[in-house]
Amino acid sequence: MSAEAFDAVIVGAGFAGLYQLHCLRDRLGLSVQLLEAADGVGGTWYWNRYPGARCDSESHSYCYGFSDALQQEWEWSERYPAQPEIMRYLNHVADRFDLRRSIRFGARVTGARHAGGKWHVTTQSGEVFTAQFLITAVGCLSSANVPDIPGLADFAGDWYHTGEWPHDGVDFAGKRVGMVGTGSTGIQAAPVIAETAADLTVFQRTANYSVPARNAPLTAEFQRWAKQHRTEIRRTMHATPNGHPFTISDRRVFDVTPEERAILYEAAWEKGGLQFRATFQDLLADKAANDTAAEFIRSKIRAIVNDPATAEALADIDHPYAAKRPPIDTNYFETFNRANVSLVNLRATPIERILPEGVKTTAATYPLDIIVFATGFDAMTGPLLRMDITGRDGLPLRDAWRAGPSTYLGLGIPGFPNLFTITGPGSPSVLCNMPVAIEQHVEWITDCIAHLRAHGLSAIEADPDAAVTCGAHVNEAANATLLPMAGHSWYLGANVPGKPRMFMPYAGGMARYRGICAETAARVTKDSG
Ligand code: NA7
Repeated sequence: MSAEAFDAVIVGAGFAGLYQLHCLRDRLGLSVQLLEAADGVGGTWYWNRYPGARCDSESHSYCYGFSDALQQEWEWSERYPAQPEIMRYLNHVADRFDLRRSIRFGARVTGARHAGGKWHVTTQSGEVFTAQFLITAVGCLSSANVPDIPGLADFAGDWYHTGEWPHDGVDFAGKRVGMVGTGSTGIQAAPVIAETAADLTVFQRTANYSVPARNAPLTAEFQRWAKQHRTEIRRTMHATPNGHPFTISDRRVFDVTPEERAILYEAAWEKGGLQFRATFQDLLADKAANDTAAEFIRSKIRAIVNDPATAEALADIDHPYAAKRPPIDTNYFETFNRANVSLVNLRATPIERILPEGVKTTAATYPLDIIVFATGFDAMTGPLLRMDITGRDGLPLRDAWRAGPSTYLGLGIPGFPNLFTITGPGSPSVLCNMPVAIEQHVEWITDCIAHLRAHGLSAIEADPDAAVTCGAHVNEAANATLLPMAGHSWYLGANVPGKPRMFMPYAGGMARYRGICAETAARVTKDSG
């Protein structure tokens, strides 16, 4: 089959791919082909259609900032956007910027090989596209992790992973449902599933903190305010470590009395959302400080959940607050007060196997009609490795990353010329409000490609020594926080058996990272300009 030739191929039509396409095609005038496995735009939101799917970033910050007109015309309806609303937004963006004509849907990339100074990108159906530049916009959480539990193939009912949810939905009415996993996804899904299922059994391996989201419709007054103040809001988002529209307090936990602390935590709990973390500046740096937040949340769990044994199992949390991605919820702990909901503590009674009729733990068999796996993703590296990328001199990415991902700034990989990885491992990505991290990467890549073309340079490639230094800095940044203390988190790759343990996202903060990238660009420009 003959290959179609482009200046650039982009993989993935989520937030990252759509904006990258707009920048390269409409700003730089490149010929660009975007390849997308799904039948529509949306990326992670295309696949994650599970009950209760909603973003944890506030809607006025979970959107593009590059177009004033887009920001002015789009109206978010709730404090946190639900999956269907995000899909409407991204479809609107695709139409507004006439992006669809450069997107090939239903085109899953199965291979990308660098040879003869070009990338040769192959799709599942055997089509081949060549390009000077290859940009992966495949997301960090897009490779579903279905646990390898013995007997799953024999289950007589239906089972689903939340990250690959059927597009026509799942009817839980009258069904006995089991849900495995209590991360952000399970915590969102359980209350909604419980509303229609005959009964819901939640299988919990690691108990988790959660803070109320306090989701609500946005008032016309707030919508007006957010539009009028979009410049200041974005300035705040760019100045904070995590890209959210709120600042982290400069107060430390032990600067205040226990009584003052209780009042501050109570106010943060009432306000709800991810900014609970921002109540004090040292919550993620000092274990004793963190313990006070952890204990506050545990006391809330015990107060909300009526059955003492269930409350104890839910509050028996083994890691610091926010060392794993902190969920926010709508009635998660309250759901365990429903007569049709029960909790199985897998730490006390692990799953032995799945039987045709349900889940068997070491203590009992739970008859089920449906199993929902809210078991997360092969995060960050999974979506890249499953594409079978081969770099210079036939080097497979799988071999280059055998001991864990090695990148320069999460943007480039030694041995892989002209490959750019949007929100790749080593960049803030999942530790940041994603659209902020994405826009910064897309703009950096666009400027870089513009520079190469303006100066007649054919290729750019990460320097191996720089990648080693960068990896050491990623480690150092993580070790300055409590994040590595959650030994089982997907930040470390610990949720996927056999995956190398390495802290993958950059924990030094988005604002600092933005500065490092700008310095790198200035150096490259000076050296090559
Ligand atoms: P997460 O945060 O990885 O959570 C997955 C959950 O599934 C977590 O509670 C896991 O327990 C549990 N899990 C995984 N494998 C198993 C097996 N084999 N048995 C029992 N329980 C298991 O994924 P989410 O989808 O909730 O969230 C991902 C991100 O999406 C989130 O952080 C936001 O950024 C958006 P464990 O903790 O590993 O013991």
